[in-house]
Amino acid sequence: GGILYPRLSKTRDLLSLDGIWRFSLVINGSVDYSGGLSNLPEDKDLHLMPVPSSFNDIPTTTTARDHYGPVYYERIFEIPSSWKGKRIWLRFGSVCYSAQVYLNDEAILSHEIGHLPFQTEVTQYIEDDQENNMRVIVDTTLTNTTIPQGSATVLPGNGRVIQSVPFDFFNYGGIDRPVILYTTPLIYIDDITITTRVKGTTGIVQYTVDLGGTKNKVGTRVTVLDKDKKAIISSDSLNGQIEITDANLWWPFLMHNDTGYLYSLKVELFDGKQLLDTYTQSFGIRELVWNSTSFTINGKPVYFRGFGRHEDSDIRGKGLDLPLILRDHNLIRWIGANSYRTSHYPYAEEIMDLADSLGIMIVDEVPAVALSNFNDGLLGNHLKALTEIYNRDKNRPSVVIWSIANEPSSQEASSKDYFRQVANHMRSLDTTRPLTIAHAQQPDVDHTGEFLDILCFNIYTAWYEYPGEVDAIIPEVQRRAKAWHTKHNKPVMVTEYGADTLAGLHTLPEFVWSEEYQVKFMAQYFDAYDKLRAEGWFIGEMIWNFADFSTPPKYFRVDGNKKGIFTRQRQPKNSAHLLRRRYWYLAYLLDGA
Ligand code: E9O
Repeated sequence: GGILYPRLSKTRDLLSLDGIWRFSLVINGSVDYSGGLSNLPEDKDLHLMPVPSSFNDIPTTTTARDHYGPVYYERIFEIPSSWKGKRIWLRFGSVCYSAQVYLNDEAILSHEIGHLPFQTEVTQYIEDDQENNMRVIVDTTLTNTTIPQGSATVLPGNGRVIQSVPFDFFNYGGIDRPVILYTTPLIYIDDITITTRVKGTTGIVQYTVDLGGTKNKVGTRVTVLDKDKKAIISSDSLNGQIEITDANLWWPFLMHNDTGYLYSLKVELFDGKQLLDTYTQSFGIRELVWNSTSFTINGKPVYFRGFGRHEDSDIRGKGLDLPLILRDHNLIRWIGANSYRTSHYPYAEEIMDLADSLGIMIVDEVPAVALSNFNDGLLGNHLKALTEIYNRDKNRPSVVIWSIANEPSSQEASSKDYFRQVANHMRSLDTTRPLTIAHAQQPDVDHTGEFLDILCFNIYTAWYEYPGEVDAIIPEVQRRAKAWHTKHNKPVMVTEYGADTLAGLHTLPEFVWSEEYQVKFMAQYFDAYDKLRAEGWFIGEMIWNFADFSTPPKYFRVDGNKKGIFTRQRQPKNSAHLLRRRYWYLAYLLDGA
């Protein structure tokens, strides 16, 4: 089935289950699920947890923060009596890493892989005239076959087992995105797929609507609405092609005076004159074309000026927080960026909605970060992650590149066959967007470049390599980019470069970790990028990272990864002002902004 975002409409009702849930860590099987959480003994911390949020930074103990394995959530709810006779659905925006959901003691739903939505129909399990009890067992354990991977380490002494991860962001867990109950009629709109092309000033909109439920004959109407919700054109067919003359195209931020233009497709099902179901899906009209030297949108070459980011903030961890995501997008506009990569996992749908409507181009990444030990179980989960990110994001104009992995061990011979299958799978779902991997390996030892359309690489000259030696930057960045382009004859972009910087630390002359060093370091990279741009196949730069973020304990990390241009509290370092000058200058130079 489809995974449309739940929306209120004339035919659909919606109830948020966000709020404060009962919560407990499960240590050595200490919680008896059958009895629920109402009788737990008093603890240091409240047996309460906000949803959505990561659980780790809410309590006061290291036991809770560093807990891995199962945790237990529970809440009680009633449904309105007006819901009788309708289908009722339960949808989770994301649970990290896996979830087993029980409704009134029945196991109704399970899902693995974080950062992706999942749902099921619950009509038959819901009590309409008494309280319903929902329990979710969330498990944060990562293994050799999960996406991403993790492993267990046994500590000396008490034999306590800790989770090790091959990536440097904190492995937050919990019900970290909204939980929604919603209704549909018995026959309902299950999925909508929209692709667009551009011919001159005409937008060509290809669409398919899938219905669910009883297959009785229904009347159908599909209408394209403009930004002001004015109907432009309609059809009575559930799949087909609509041409829009003088279309308002979807353009990235600063490439046009009206960027992020969104149309919507309103689908209606009728029984005679009676409206059975309606759902409205937004989309943008744009066409992506790429070749060996460029990536174009509506025929115009694009230069990406962006970020790698994280969903990460104080207290809530990776939990969706509306004030935070609006602040972030205001900062993105302030700095003049036109893009970011959802490093290293799909971001919340509410974030993606902002990108769609603001004209921010997204390199949409699956949670396949730092993969190695390629095996069949891993491949199965990886393909599942790709299918799910595609189903969730296929209609988003902001998504312009699929990133099928970050920094895999692509020097391992076994990565070749593995990524051939991964890339083939993604192409079987979508041929309208190019594929990439953000590479850490050198091009000469990599086995995956041939399966990709755009070559992205992460480079840390004068940080991890030759720390402090900013003179090494220009030659190294040029050498690496040229080596990628020469090997595969494809467009090249830098998806990470950055230096850890402690906000407020000043040294003259510049020294690693100071604000002066970050600024000096960036200026060298900018020169390298300008030289590469002149080659004609270098298509973008994304700095690592938008903001400081939390990491696992490491001797080289003080209070997290500090490569942010903004602090974790979203205030600028000196480097943010420099980057702002660069990005607005590029917009002026290349987009005519
Ligand atoms: C992935 C990202 O999640 N890339 C890392 C970032 C970092 O700041 C991390 O936050 O550590 C860098 C990868 C470093 C590879 C460089 C190899 C250098 C060899 C000496």
